[in-house]
Amino acid sequence: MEPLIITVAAVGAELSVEQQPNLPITPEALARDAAECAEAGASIYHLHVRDHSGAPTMDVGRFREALAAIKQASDLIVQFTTGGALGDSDEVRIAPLDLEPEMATLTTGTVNFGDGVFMNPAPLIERLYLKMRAKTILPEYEIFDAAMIFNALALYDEHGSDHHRHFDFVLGVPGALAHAPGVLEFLTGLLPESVTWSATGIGRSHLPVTDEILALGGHVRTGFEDVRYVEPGLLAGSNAELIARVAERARAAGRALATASDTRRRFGLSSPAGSTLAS
Ligand code: KMH
Ligand code: ZN
Repeated sequence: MEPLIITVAAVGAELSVEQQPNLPITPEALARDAAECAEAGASIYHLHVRDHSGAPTMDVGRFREALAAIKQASDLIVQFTTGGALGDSDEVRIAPLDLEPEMATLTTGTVNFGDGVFMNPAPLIERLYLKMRAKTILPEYEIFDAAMIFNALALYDEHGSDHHRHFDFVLGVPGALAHAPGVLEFLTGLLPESVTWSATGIGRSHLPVTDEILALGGHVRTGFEDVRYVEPGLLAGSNAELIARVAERARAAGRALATASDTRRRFGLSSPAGSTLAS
């Protein structure tokens, strides 16, 4: 099986600082977190940012500082969110792409999300996609429901695209696709041979989903955005701790870990411009 690509969803938009006091918020904390995550075996850093009060924001200045700090501290592939927080306008979700991260998420459909709705109408999906491609940002198709797979495949075909396609399945958001026996097989069975895929289970489904991914040959996402507790009542201490837990299970399953360079090669990304670290 392929070396395991671990994505760390390090911050998210839903968790408050009160709920998770270890959330990396400042550029310094993000730099520290990224270095630890790289050391623990991650290769992609899925990035949301927070303002000075810890509230989620899509402020371009905060993304700029965060991107610089993470790149200075690690060679991780930085993947911006374009989902932001529920209710963010199209304009604020699109704006950070001007900073040209290597990757960004693209959710290809609208879905219930807890008590709210994560809005992704077709014109917005297309705008995000075209902006990413104009700036050679690689989209990660962020899939919360099965119809989104078909939308992503159609989008790629309609634009005659030829970039690598990576899908990420997020299972267990209340109101969206849950984890249940056969769900991952069904979803991955809809994908063409040439793509790669990862998945994550939110909350309690995280470890069962992780073990299923390892057996099926997919890749794993973990991090504070997806996991609050490492055991009942015990908060996760750091993103690196969550990655180490996945790495241990990967070793037991006979999967080597991909480095960021391996992942760039696999995804057809070139080496990061201005990288200060050997990769
Ligand atoms: N915060 C969610 C509403 C993404 O990062 O692209 C959307 C989200 C997806 O987290
Ligand atoms: Zn996210």
